[in-house]
Amino acid sequence: DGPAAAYEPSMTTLGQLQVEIPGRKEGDPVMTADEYQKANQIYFERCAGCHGVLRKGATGKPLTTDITRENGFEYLRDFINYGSPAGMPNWGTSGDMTEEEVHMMARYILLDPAAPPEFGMPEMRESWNLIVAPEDRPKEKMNDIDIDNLMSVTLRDSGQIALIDGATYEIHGIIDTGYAVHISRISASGRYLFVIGRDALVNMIDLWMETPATVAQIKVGSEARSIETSKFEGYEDKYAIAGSYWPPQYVIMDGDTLEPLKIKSTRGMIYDEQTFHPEPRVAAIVASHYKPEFIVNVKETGKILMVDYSDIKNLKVTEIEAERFLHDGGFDSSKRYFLTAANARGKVAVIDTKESALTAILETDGETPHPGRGANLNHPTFGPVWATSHLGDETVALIGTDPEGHPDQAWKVVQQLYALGGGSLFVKSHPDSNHLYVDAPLNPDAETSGSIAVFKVDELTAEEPEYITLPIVEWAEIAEGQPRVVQGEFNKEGTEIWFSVWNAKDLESAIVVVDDKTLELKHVIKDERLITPTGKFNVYNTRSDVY
Ligand code: DHE
Repeated sequence: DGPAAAYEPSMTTLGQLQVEIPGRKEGDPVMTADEYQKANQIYFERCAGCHGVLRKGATGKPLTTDITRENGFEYLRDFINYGSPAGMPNWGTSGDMTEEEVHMMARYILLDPAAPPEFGMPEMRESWNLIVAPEDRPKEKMNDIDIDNLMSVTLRDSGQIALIDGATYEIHGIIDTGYAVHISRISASGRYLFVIGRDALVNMIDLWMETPATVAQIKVGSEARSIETSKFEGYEDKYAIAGSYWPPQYVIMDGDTLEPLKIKSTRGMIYDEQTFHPEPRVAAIVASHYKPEFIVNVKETGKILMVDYSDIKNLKVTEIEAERFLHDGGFDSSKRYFLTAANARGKVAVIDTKESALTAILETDGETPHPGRGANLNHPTFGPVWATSHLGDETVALIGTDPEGHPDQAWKVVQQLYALGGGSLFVKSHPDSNHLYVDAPLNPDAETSGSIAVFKVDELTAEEPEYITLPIVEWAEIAEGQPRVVQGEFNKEGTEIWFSVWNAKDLESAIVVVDDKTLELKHVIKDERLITPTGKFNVYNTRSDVY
């Protein structure tokens, strides 16, 4: 009556949905149903983002059983435990997973993945909760918060966001959200804040209320990462759109209520091979400033969809062939061009949002570009450039973005910088700043993942520009754990940049504020409610695409 006997196919959960455990095959490792359920939950929370629900791979390598069984249990266990410099986190040695969990996950990925169910209009409508109807909301702003300088901060492991004042550092409120909120986006007017959890729960928060609170909620699937709102003139605050990883689809919703209006599946053919992909996940979504269009990045099929929201009953979608494994990206400083990283292909695709067409695809000369929204700099030699760092190495690519003023440099890597090390996720600058900030949160070395590299823009003329290291974790005076420093975000004025000091859930975390002119420590925000802070989104910079 050992564990093998205890393993029986039964129902488990993926996010909050019931899925069936696939049957055990000859030679499969032994897992109890309870272990499978736990492992499935951990896989959903920690692994599916990179490797996919069906484990077909994207940012992370494919983990289908033909591959995992070839690698074998010990290899997998060690890989999960120690991570790799190419971006796989060191789940065991960082303390994020216990030894038993590492062991369990290695056995779990030797088994076939569980396929979760679909999520269509009946499920969405069922989950939709209009908490405060538009007519019952305030007619004017009811608080004295400087909304444009508010920071929405993801509290990853507590399933919340914190609203922190960009000037006084006061926490105006903590709001319950979905699991591990991924990003915050703001309506064009600046009134509504939208956040989306990894469990695909969307919260719409009214910042005009005396105490900002959620006025509508909806679940758009079982796994998601992206949300955006309509920004084109005449459509301000009219629509919201959310993209999901599972099921692979996006949904357009009413911008006042989150009522789901139109769901579009992204399943279909890979752009080049034209073979079917069952799980083309929706990655970054941005709203065009030139047209009533959402720009939807579909990861596995390598397509960028220009979704025209001017008539959603007769939806027009322009499908642009780009490159596989599209992940994240942002606008150039003119906001006409959108640059998006096809990370596992080492490329960046450039879309002209005025023409709804592909402008260029270029190699970034580094391993696995990961820009976040990127950073726009005015380079002393090459004019306007957009920067991305890399997950897999220490390089930062500066790409020319000025086809009129600097045609020879446009859409080419004009300079490569060398920052702290591999494991970088985000770069940041501001139109008024002379600095480019580069993090390295996934670097296995604690000192590296606890620091930020800063390049001076006016010194980029040097052959090999040097960086200054900011010891952010040291400044935060956090003794316990191996906190990672992640994602810089500027205040509205562009005078201060905030970094998250992201520690384990049960340990102290912090936000470190740096003076952009002097690069000196300005302030450390600590509060017992700040559990695992990661992404930070300044209302003004986010709604206006300033980065
Ligand atoms: Fe992110 C942006 C997906 C892991 C923090 N992340 C994005 C976007 C996508 C994405 C598609 C772009 C959204 C957009 O612009 O519409 N992220 C994924 C994953 O699939 C991945 C690799 C694995 C996972 O399991 O989710 C992943 N991301 C992380 C983290 O572990 C991070 C560091 C911490 C956290 O909070 O979970 C993290 N991702 C962020 C942040 C942004 C982001 C802060 C927004 C950056 C910005 O400046 O816009």
